[in-house]
Amino acid sequence: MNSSLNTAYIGMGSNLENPVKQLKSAARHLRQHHDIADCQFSHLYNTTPVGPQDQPDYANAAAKVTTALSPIELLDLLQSIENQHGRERNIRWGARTLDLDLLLFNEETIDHPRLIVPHNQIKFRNFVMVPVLDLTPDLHFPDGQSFKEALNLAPDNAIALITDQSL
Ligand code: A4P
Ligand code: MG
Repeated sequence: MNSSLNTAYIGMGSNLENPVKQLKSAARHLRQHHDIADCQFSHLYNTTPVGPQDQPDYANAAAKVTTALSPIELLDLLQSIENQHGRERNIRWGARTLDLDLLLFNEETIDHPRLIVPHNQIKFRNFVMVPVLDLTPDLHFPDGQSFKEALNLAPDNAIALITDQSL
């Protein structure tokens, strides 16, 4: 842990065992965690799966957190929250109860055996960028590209706002 506060964006996804409930529970874990100083959440979205198509639709959202944790410590926290939600790792891009990806950490570029930041799929995924833009409409990647521009170039995967629930 270092003493200065960092800003991180987290992608949240679920498509098993009541996905919206899974994301609400994950949001509660983040809000209550003593190492998370502040957190804000995007709207919730219903999205069709990217990757194997024989899996249910996803609920997706994003979080912006302020933390003194290092990137690896934050990844450890996200994986422990995933594990507490019965996450099993078997099929790449397959169905999951909870997926928490570390999208951005300050403006850092990280290439570590356990952690690539920015997450290497962000620019291909509107279900990641649309919620992040709820939180910070003028956000840029460390390479200088704006999220809005990257979203315009991304594949057009079906995404619908969930209007009657929030995190
Ligand atoms: N890892 C490296 N960088 C990161 C990072 N920035 N954040 C490592 C999180 N983890 C990172 O991840 C595998 C390993 O990646 C971790 O052990 C970590 O050390 P995982 O979560 O165990 O495996 P995974 O999720 O099956 O693989 P992957 O590639 O992370 O899948 P994605 O990219 O998360 O895709 N369709 C819709 N509509 N909505 C979705 O949310 N999600 C996926 C999963 C596929 N299709 C989807 C959705
Ligand atoms: Mg993941």
